[in-house]
Amino acid sequence: MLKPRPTATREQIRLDGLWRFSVGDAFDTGTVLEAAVPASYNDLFTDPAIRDHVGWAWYRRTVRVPRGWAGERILVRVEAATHHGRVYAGDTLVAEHVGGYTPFDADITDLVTAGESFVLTIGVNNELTETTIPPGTITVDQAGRKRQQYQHDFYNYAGLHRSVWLHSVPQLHITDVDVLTALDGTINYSTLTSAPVNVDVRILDQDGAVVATGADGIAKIDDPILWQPGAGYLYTLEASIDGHDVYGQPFGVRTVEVRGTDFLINGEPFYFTGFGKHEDTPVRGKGHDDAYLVHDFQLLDWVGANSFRTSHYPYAEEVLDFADRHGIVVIDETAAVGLNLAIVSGLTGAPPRPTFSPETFGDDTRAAHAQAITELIARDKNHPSVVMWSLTNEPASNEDGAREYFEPLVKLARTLDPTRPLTYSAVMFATAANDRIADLFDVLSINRYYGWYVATGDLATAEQYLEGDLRGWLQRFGKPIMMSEYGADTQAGLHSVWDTPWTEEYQAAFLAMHHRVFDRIDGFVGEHVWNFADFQTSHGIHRVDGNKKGVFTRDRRPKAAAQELRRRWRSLGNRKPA
Ligand code: GCB
Repeated sequence: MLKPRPTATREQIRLDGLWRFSVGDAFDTGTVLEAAVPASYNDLFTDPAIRDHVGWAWYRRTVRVPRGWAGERILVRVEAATHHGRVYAGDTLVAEHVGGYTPFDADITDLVTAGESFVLTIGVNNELTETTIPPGTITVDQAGRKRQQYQHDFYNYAGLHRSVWLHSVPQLHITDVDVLTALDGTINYSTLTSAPVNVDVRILDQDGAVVATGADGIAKIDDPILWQPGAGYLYTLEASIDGHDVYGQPFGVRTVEVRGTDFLINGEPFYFTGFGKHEDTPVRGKGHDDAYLVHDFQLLDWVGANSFRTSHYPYAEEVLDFADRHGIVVIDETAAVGLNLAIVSGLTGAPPRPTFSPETFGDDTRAAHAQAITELIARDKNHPSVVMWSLTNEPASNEDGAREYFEPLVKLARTLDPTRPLTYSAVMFATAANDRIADLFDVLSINRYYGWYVATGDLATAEQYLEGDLRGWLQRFGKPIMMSEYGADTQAGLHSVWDTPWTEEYQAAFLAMHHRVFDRIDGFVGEHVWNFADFQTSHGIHRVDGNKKGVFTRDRRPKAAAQELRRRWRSLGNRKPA
């Protein structure tokens, strides 16, 4: 899906700012407030009934269509309506989309007039069920209020989390561009158009100079400047339909490959250092914020991180664009987090239910998951920063039905993108002995909390458990292995001379212990600490105003562990420790 971009034939207006807002079954049934876009609505207001609302919320504003757009196709791009969006022009429902982290368009051409204004309403529903991605359950309490439960450890923020655009495209237009690169500068591309027509292709360098011309889906750049970790050089593929449309798609020349137990970028072994992150800030919730975007990337650079995982959902496109420009490596994850009912029974003591069954996560969940994979790859396939797809976080990959559930999804992802390796992050209960799906994937990404949830406060025991566990995976599967989560909750400002959980010293010692283990294991390709920053979660006795495993606080101040990471990562660069 092409991102709206201003070109000689396309225009766009960002509709961010204050919109009228209400919660309830329809816009007019609730009290009308004003809400910021982009932002989650939950933390904007003091009323708990809004924060904990389960169901529809409504955003409305008047929009004027530029008079110069007569004869063009006119669309509304919603970058993220979490989790289910409906777009109305006046009273007419124009588009509906389920999936809170991927964009969709509403074509309003036939309902609006250039030069005139119309009322744009966007409904957003935050309900998660057993057939949504991520999944959840709705119950109704004795007072008749809907309650949302879910298996994931971050607050179920909702709203218009990213920009909304009014944009125009010509009647005859380019609808998709796909770019594949080789290190010698050969570009294999394909384009789709709204009607059969010839498409001209030129490749421009970063200064706008034409460096190649395409024919029959191939172009060749002589002596290409590679996109590299730490140095994100971008070319633009300019596709045009003579006299009608022109669209510029940025891309980088780079390759990604798994060979033996190595993860190769441009043929060189790459060692991941960095974090699992979240889109999460005070007040804005999951709303995209360019100031935090810039600052977070500054902190990644400061701490020496070369990569991150978009745990646990696709992030705003601005984030990937920034990573492309600055050479930060990304593992791009779907929103399939919480496909694991054992976690629920572990936390609540409720009798375990099978995760994969027609009554729990069955064909309909898998169809939603397939849609999530399809939309992720459609949106992000041309980002050079994205080197791997993560299809899910912590599924019950040890349970009956896991293989049947995942095999078709892996096949789908490989059909949609034959070039990028696939991974998923394995939960603690899924061990090298009982996991049923790891052989379907290319890289073993392991989430473990030895020294935290297991062997709490006992780093010596934790070290033994960790090493045995990781070596077990390597031995059975013989694939590159990385740690996709390891972390300890830490209250900033709490100190101790002993190995006391929750202190800053403990977090630093906990990470140092992991690094000793990683450095002893051949075939180890990376370390992503959980988490970059503290983040908000749902209530519960396991969390004190959110998850505190951040190396930075929620307002991005470093805890002591940041220094431990900085020392290590800045000396490693992109290479495995010798
Ligand atoms: C996990 C999850 C992550 C949680 C983390 C924790 O395994 O993947 O979403 O936040 O553990 O802190 O418990």
